[in-house]
Amino acid sequence: MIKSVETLIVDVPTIRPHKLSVATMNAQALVLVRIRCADGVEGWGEATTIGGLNYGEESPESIKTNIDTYMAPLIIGMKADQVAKVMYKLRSTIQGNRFAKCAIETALLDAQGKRLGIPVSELLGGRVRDELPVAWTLASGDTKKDIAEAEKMISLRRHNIFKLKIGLRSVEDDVEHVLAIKRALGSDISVRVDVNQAWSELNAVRGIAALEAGGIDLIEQPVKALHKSSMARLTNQFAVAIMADEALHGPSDALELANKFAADVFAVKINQSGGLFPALQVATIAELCGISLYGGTMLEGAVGTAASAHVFSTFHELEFGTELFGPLLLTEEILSEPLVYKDFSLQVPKGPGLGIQLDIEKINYLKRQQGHSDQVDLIPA
Ligand code: MUC
Ligand code: MG
Repeated sequence: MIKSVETLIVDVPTIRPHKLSVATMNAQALVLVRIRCADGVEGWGEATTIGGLNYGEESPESIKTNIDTYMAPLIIGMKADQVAKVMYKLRSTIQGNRFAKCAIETALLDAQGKRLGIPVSELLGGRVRDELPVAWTLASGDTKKDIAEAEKMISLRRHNIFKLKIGLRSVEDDVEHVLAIKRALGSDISVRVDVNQAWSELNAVRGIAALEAGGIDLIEQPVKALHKSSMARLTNQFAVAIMADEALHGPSDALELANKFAADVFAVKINQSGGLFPALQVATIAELCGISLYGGTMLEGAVGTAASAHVFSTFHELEFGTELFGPLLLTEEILSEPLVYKDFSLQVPKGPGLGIQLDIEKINYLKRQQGHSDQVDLIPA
């Protein structure tokens, strides 16, 4: 039986400012959910977003309030080992709130995996890989600093795929920045861009043509999420892969994008999809329609990253790898044993449930006490 559902916001500074077209992050507000069950088992989930309300329509504070006020009372007392039934109740009663639902589903699956002594990946159909290639995002805003950061990552054998955040400057300045990095890193290193919806279609046509000619491998969400017809025209016009990210809020969007031929690649995100099972549905639609897969992140900490890794480990095809580097962007470790990154990959945890152990003392120390933390930078970039 589900005994309690606890939510906490944990503010952790980033290792450097992370500049996106929609916000500059100096800290990340992790929203953690802890579900305690009557059989003594507990599970953890995470519902982290980016930049307060700058990126998505759920903020850390709204996620916490909505779980505490509406979701927890609905599921407390239900059988904890009937994960599908609990999630059906939540999904059929509560509108929207994909991130909050994802955190609860994660916590229930973590508990169920621990109860049965198997990893979450096996509750999702079974893993086909134990390690996932992991890209790193260069987002300092400075070309020289980005090149130095990339070279360090390559020499540490941590990352050999780089995603660059662009869209804040003019198309010409952004293209110059990206191609300078591509030239410095060479042809063996994959360089991609994420525009985070910043371009008009006309700017996108100019920008993508130059980036494609310069050897860039992937163009993520060049135009507004709502402009699916623009995405379709760009996908049709260019050979370079176009990826849907913000346009992809779960299985219904996946179906619409596939029907409109509006993406070559889907960035699958468990929180954006509304949970682990909806993320699997997104992947299934991609597979059935010949769309390639990429394992995305909302820059979650260790809990959401581990949960995402379990999901992505079940994908048969993962042509563009993943970007599960969230914990590496943070200055504080919240696990007693950190996730293992080596040989350009993240090792998918093998223990029961999510296969991770939270450092409760550290979490209590970092936990937001009340109101809004001044550590969180909500100022649009
Ligand atoms: C996004 O839009 O993809 C993922 C990596 C990163 O640096 O930002 C996120 C969000
Ligand atoms: Mg993106």
